[in-house]
Amino acid sequence: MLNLVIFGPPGSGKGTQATHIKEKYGLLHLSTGEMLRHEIASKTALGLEVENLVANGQLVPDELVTEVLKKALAEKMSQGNGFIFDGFPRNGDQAQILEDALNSLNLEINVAINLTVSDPELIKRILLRGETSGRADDNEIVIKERLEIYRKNADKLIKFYQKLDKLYEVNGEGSPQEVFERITKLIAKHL
Ligand code: B4P
Repeated sequence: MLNLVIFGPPGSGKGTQATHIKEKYGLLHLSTGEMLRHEIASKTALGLEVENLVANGQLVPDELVTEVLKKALAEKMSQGNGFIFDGFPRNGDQAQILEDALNSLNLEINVAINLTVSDPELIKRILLRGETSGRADDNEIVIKERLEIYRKNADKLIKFYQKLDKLYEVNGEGSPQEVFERITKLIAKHL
């Protein structure tokens, strides 16, 4: 089993790369952002609770994200060659929650990918995505808020995987294909 975590600032291309990775390695793609947007669109109790937080770029409380993640883990556990976790963990506490949840299933993260992209490039990408996605959180004011929240939390996340000797930084600039090639070279060393 190959279990990967991909993290990085909003707009760094986590979702884009996770989709390619999932296809190439037959992994199950778990995106907490997508799960939350799905809950919001379906107007579930959880969706209604988190709607404003997501629209304003705030993080959703750990207990709620953990709830959607554990539900997905239990449902999909036996379906693929492993998991790619996209957008979770977002802070040190979530990293510990994920580690414990996986360990209880006798699983572990093999590689944690930290995608790095400069702020001006991130803002450009998200504004462009906003033109087509209709996402309520894809505008300049919210992007700056999300970037700030990301920076506040990233340090502990990076340290968590550094300590486990599983952290790999990947340059997220260049075409999606170029970034994907960097990631496949890295994964090849862990297969
Ligand atoms: P996410 O859905 O995770 O969204 P994201 O960080 O904005 O996007 P991502 O990095 O996946 O970028 P993408 O591939 O789309 O989170 C949304 C919200 O959900 C959060 O703000 C928070 O409120 C909540 N949430 C999610 N997880 C949570 C958690 N664990 N705890 C608490 N709250 C949580 O790429 C961006 C754009 O760039 C796309 O348009 C893409 O086409 C383009 N692009 C990608 N790669 C490119 C490249 N190499 N060159 C040029 N453009 C590129």
